[in-house]
Amino acid sequence: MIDITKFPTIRTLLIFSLSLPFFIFESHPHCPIMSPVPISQINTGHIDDVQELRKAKPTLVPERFVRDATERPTLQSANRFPTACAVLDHDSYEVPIIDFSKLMKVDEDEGSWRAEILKLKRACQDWGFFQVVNHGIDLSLVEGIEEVAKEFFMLPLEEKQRYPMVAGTVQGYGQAFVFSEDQKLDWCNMFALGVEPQFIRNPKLWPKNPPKFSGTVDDYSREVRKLCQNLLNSIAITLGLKEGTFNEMFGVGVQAIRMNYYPPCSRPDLVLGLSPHSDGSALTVLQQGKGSSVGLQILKDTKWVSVQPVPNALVINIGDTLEVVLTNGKYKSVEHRALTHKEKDRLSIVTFYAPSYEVEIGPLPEMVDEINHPCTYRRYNHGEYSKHYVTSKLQGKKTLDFAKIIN
Ligand SMILES: O=C(O)CCC(=O)C(=O)O
Repeated sequence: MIDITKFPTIRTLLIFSLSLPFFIFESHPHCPIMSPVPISQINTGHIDDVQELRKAKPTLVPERFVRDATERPTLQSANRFPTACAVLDHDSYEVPIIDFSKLMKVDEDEGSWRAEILKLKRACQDWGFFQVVNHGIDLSLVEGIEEVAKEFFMLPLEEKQRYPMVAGTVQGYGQAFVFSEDQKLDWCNMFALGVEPQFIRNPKLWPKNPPKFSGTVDDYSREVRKLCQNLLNSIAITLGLKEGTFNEMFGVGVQAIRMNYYPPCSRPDLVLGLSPHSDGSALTVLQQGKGSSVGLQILKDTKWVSVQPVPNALVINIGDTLEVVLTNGKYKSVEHRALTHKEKDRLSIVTFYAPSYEVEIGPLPEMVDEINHPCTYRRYNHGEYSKHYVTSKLQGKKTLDFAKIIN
């Protein structure tokens, strides 16, 4: 295994991705797959800042944001009902709710632990998404991160632009995953940071304002990291694996945070807040802002289903790495997207947790049997997938073709 911290050239960060916390590093003889993206060749054209656009011309939706008819959302949901109200013809679909505190109490109450593990297994198998309640993260931190995120997005544009997301990169303030002039844009402003391990941080992008921003991100991320590691232990158990399987394999996991702010949009029927995608992470933890519009939708049985916010719950989804690759497709990495709202804004705070870059991954032998579950994914280096992910636009589950074995 390469200890990446020992190679200063590898450490030089060029790009950081956040639907999966990936970086692309300078080319290095020990790590040839991590060659740099030719940023100079990326021509994104002009990208409007959607908050500024909304302020200046509240009813204008520039053509670049208008989706093709096939991509437009069917709006019967949050936009008809201004508060959290369910949706579409899939009203009855509800993302499973897992009580995390029960997962942590195997010794005290084995019966309810077993029942919760079973629920978790079904959630991973049938949904790829679930909400966790009683997750153990202090309410003051959950509220605190929302507060600093909102304060940041409300700063004047010039202040936010001191931390620019350079074209082709996904760290800083701006819009990620834009690679060409004619690519449609999302109705969203993003601010993203690499958090762990320390060497992936770009200190120039950590804002001084609001003053509590950096400390809150650190405190929150530490707690979310523990949550991810504990959930990975429980998920390993649901697969009949040793509890520590994933955490041992992942090494020092890579963690990133992305804050998404979606201002209201006069034509939510024409735009998307965030394009459909699956996450390249192992696990993603998503906090829906209190009072935000209902905007997260997941693709369930070919229909888009809204995730109704549950007070103080966190939304968890399994990313490509865990569900599709390590479990050989048994658990699903599910496509999701975000919608906008005519009158209300939306804030989401998303943490991506993934294996260390140098780890080689592929379906676990326990998940493969030649007759019923032949191996459908190849082995690859996680850093290699990172590079692939960050150099692709968000496009459903397309990035996973990278790992598929085509017969
Ligand atoms: O805002 C949301 O709920 C969706 C966020 C998301 O999917 C992402 O940041 O990858």
